[in-house]
Amino acid sequence: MAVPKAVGNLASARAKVGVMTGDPSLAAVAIAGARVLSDPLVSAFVLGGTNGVRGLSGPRAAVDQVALGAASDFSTAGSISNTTVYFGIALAGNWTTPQRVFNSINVQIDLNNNDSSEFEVINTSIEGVISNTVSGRDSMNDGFVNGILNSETEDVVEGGLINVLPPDKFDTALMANSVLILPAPARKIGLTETQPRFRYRVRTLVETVSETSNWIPFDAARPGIDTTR
Ligand SMILES: [Ca+2]
Ligand SMILES: [Ca+2]
Repeated sequence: MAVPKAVGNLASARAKVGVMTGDPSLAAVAIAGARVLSDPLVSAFVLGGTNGVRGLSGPRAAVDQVALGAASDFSTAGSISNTTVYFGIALAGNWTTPQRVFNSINVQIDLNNNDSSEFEVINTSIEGVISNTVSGRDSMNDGFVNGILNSETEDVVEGGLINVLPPDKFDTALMANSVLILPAPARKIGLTETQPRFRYRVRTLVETVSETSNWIPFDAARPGIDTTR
């Protein structure tokens, strides 16, 4: 799954890319389409699943999941304690702003296969993390970070910048977009050197409409592809 910036009409030129046998193997993914900006940003994820388009209109279309994926930088990090897991989420419609009070995006982490989450990686803002009230209208500010919510204690810690890259260096087009990346340090979602595997599912909520994906398995120590080198 490739997630280009929305300003433009770029897409992967091929649905499949061949790689040499052996581990590791490098693969080049050709990008085709009209390039509006001089510095389009693209990342690739291990496709976890695709999800039908429901044809919702207006802001509700931003609840409609289309493609979900995950990635890990384990091969460069060297250990799970230094690894970051990245979740890529593509929705059918644009949000105006990815503020949680308008668009709630939650990656639920299940560490023990019991169909309930131990942690959730959620979109919020830095004020939400500081005040520990991630969903309140009063906790919104323009420091767009994701929070990592402990499902048991409901405490939240910062997980990193939404879309990873600092906005003073890169324009990741946070507003009026339908794709985003939520990073999460592996150790903050309960992963260890002996347990790098987990399941995740994505729950989106806009107004009164929600959508929940199937559970998707992922191994942070063996992600399949690595786009961080
Ligand atoms: Ca959908
Ligand atoms: Ca669980």
